[in-house]
Amino acid sequence: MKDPIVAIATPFGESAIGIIRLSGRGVIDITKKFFKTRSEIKPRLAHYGTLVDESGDVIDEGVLIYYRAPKSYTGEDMVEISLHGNPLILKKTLELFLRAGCRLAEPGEFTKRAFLNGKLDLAQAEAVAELISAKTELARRASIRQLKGELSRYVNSLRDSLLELSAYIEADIEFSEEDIPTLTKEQVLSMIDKVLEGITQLLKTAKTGKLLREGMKLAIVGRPNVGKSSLFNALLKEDRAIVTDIEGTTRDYIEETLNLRGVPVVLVDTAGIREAKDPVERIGVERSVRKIEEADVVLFVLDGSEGVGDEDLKIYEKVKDRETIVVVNKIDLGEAPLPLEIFEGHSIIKVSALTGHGLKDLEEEILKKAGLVVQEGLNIYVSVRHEELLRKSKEVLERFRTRYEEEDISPEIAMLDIREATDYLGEIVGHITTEDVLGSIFSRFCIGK
Ligand SMILES: Nc1nc2c(ncn2[C@@H]2O[C@H](COP(=O)(O)OP(=O)(O)O)[C@@H](O)[C@H]2O)c(=O)[nH]1
Ligand SMILES: [Mg+2]
Repeated sequence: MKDPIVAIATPFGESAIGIIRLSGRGVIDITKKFFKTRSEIKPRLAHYGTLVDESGDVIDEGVLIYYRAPKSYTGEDMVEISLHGNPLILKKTLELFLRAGCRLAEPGEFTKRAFLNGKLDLAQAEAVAELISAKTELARRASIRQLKGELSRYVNSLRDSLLELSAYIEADIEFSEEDIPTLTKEQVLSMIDKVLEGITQLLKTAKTGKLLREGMKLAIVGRPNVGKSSLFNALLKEDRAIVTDIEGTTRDYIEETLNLRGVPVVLVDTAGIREAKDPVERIGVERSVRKIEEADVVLFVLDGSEGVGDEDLKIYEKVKDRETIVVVNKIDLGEAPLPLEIFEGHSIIKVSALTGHGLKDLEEEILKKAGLVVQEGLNIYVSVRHEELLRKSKEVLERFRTRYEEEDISPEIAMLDIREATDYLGEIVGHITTEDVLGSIFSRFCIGK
């Protein structure tokens, strides 16, 4: 068992309950020194008791659960103490255990230990962080499925086919003189094709996977007073941004996450882009320009009752090469003639942020740009890391397939290719990992998880 670690597992702030978590060598003995219960502490039972410090001063009362290795989240001895959710109490308790020889857990270290002890595979461990940060119902459902092992089972079945193929080829090498059953060329090709098909199916989910995990960044852009903040509020369905008829009301960008049929959309209301004299507004404009650069899709807003002016065109120049939706707002006030041919290549949606007219069409268009593909049946959405490994595996298999079909390649060479492709799949579930890969995965977790 590894060295004892401790962390506060609940968010900072006042709450009914706050939890301190410990895992590793000797945590139950350390805890017993400070947590006084009437009966002896037994695994998997809730024990009411009093927490005291070194001098016997009472810190709080609470409930303790001891999970004995290997039947715990990390696979090590673990203790969880539920105390009152006061940051002062939790901090004091944390410091007590640090003085008693525990080390502060790194982000994700509990889950990392769970992975290292074989409690979860790597794809499942990744799903833990994703489940916690899921912003929409669809994202939550995808991550709980991954945590339950759906992605791992799928990848493992592909990997198993390759391992089976390897076994045949290996037998071919070792017993080439003897009369043992080997695969025909057609059989090998058909096995490879099945794996390739499986990989291709998974790769198709990558775009949606990225969407669900990272959301889609949408920046609302346009000159002052065209109704950007009004549109922002209308899409969010709440009065978040301040709306006035005074130009330069929005001085800094505002960001909120919107749930668009399961897709988390990070909506950014920007300051109206113009040559601002006010230094505060100028900084706001600069920050807004940066937000526009980060956006996946730009909503370029016009005042449809006024038409298109030079100021609009100047801003359009900056966004026209981006994925842009032209939003003609204020159509409740009537429509001025618009030179729509200028905006060729971009979709144009007419709305009124005031009355809500056209907002459904706008949402449709945003979803279309997002490219959300919800596949029935296959409820797995791979991440960028998985996608990269799947691509590499596919590349090797395709290269192998072509060569194998066209020429006689030696079984030794075939083995190398198949093994490489197998290893890439293995990296997804963590059969093969490096400290670097683990570091980059678990550093994204919160402390205490
Ligand atoms: N009639 C009408 N007025 C609107 C509409 N959208 C915004 N406005 C008004 O236009 C003014 C500027 O709106 P605001 O959202 O602050 O524009 P921003 O500067 O682009 O953020 C406000 O007085 C809004 O009430 C709309 O669709 N119809
Ligand atoms: Mg505004």
